[in-house]
Amino acid sequence: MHGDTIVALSTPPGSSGIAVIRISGPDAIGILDTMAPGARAWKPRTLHNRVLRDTGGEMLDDVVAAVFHGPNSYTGEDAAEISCHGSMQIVSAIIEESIGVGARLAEPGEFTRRAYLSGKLDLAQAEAVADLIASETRLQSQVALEHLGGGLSKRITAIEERLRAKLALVEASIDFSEEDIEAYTMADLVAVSDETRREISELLESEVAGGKLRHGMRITITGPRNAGKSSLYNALLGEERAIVSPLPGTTRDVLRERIHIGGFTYYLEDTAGLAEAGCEIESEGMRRGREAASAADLILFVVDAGEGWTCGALEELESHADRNRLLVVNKTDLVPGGGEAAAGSPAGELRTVTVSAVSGEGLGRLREKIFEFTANGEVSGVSRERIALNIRQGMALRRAEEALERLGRELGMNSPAEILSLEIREALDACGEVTGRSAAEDILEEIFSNFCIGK
Ligand SMILES: Nc1nc2c(ncn2[C@@H]2O[C@H](COP(=O)(O)OP(=O)(O)OP(=O)(O)O)[C@@H](O)[C@H]2O)c(=O)[nH]1
Ligand SMILES: [Mg+2]
Repeated sequence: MHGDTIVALSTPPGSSGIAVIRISGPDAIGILDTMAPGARAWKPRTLHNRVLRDTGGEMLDDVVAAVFHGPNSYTGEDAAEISCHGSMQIVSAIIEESIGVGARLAEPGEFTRRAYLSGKLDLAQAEAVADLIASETRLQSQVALEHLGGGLSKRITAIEERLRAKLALVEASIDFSEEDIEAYTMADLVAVSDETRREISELLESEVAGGKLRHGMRITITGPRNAGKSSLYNALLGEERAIVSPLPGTTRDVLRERIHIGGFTYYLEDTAGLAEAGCEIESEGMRRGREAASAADLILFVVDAGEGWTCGALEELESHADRNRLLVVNKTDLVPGGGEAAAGSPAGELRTVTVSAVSGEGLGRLREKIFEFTANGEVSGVSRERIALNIRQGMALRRAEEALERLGRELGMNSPAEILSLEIREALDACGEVTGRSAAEDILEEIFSNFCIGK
């Protein structure tokens, strides 16, 4: 239980059919009772259709509401949920009335933070709530749901239990000052340490995919002027987002939009065409384009199938040799035989896709190639178990892995039980950071402050 009672709108602000307001804390039900007399006596977790009134007796709204008695609520505390008409005027009036009779406006993520502090969720599950809310593709929500259901937590808890059992044996040998840890205990410890390390490194393999899945990947379209970059950008987005024209130098700024391929999110960028700079605006546009490309997870270098390779274009392509690159030969509809000139260019060893941004020919193949290039290696690992670590979880498990590596070395050197116990404790501590058993306050602060208000 936490001292005060919090209130917030849990649905997005703006006009809607219904808006949901949540109240949680020791006075939650009492506060609803002041607006809907009798609420204290309601059967919990049951919907009631009532008129809410303010303290002056004025009608606030006709609503559907329910009360929850802790610990049987999302936060684990007493709570109330009000579904009112989705007008911001009504929402504000109900929230103000709640504050007037003792509630306080909730901080971002405070409901979930309270759920965590009451033991309703562990930290990995609380993070999954944020992932679930942010999910845009089915794969993202499937992974978040697996984590929320305890998929990751169970794996970590099993590792912890195994390590804790061994720690007890090792520490017993210190306490009872036996001359040595018995030989069979030693052999067993080596086996458990190896197995645990294997399991942790298996989990760590999903971290790369987790990063890509949560944060998306950046694809930058670049190449010579007029090659059809903006046309390709629009075709991949499925809308006329960028200006297209037969005049070279049409695009000046970097444009960025989200697309989804195979369950992953991509930030697709269109940039200014590359050429000899004419004016200041053009050179600034190209500078921005090059900067975007130098940070891309994948560069789509677009060339016109009908044009040969100018040496400037080749230099530009080579200046990004450290990036993943796909050569896209565009306007194949204009070139019978499909742009062999460009495909057989000095950049021939690059993977090449021929497309027509105008007819749509080859776009499916391009999407497949993008996916293969950026996510295919990862997706199989993620989709098997639907587990994908985030950066924080990865850091903690790497610390556990390192402690187990040291433990392995100490075991090999027949080190004293005190040292072995230190490493096992370190590994346990690191695992505990994933589920929150041993997470510091600043970690909690960072996680929950990234939530929205009302969750
Ligand atoms: N036939 C044909 N024309 C295309 C194709 N893609 C683009 N174009 C045309 O080529 C011209 C230039 O297209 P844009 O998409 O503006 O080219 P860009 O590379 O963005 O040009 P800049 O922004 O100036 O660098 C326009 O007239 C397009 O209609 C294509 O696949 N086939
Ligand atoms: Mg353009």
